[in-house]
Amino acid sequence: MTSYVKVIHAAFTQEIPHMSVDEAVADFPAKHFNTKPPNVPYSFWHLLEHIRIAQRDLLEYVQDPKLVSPEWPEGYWPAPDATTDAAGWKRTIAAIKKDLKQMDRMLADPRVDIFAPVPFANNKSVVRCAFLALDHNSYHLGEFGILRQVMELWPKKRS
Ligand code: NI
Repeated sequence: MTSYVKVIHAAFTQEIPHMSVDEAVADFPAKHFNTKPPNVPYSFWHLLEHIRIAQRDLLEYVQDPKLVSPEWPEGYWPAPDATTDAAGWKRTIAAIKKDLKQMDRMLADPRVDIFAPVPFANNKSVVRCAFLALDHNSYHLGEFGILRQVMELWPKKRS
């Protein structure tokens, strides 16, 4: 691995300054999956789905010339009244983690020039889309954590 690939790999796997997906959702109470915090138009699960949809879109954007991206912004969120259950909650989290791994693999793939402009992706590079996804994830996972705090949904023993 060349040095810049190592740096990028670390950003994807060590998540140094931020909460990981697993940390953000740890011990989240099932009865609040569909709760919308005060003055927030989306639920906790909507927020996770938004992360999943945006990340998936960015991943496909640089790989699939035939991709038709959803309408912005509605297509990047579940319907306002959509709800989930325990299985759906798990599915969303598993998909976020799976796509993150796929992105990491693509970044380390010696056959992919991660800095090259991708013509069908408006000349954006793989590395740019990957970091856009990481940045977007961090932003919303931070929001998720703060909303948990506001709603007192962290375990009492958490320091
Ligand atoms: Ni967003």
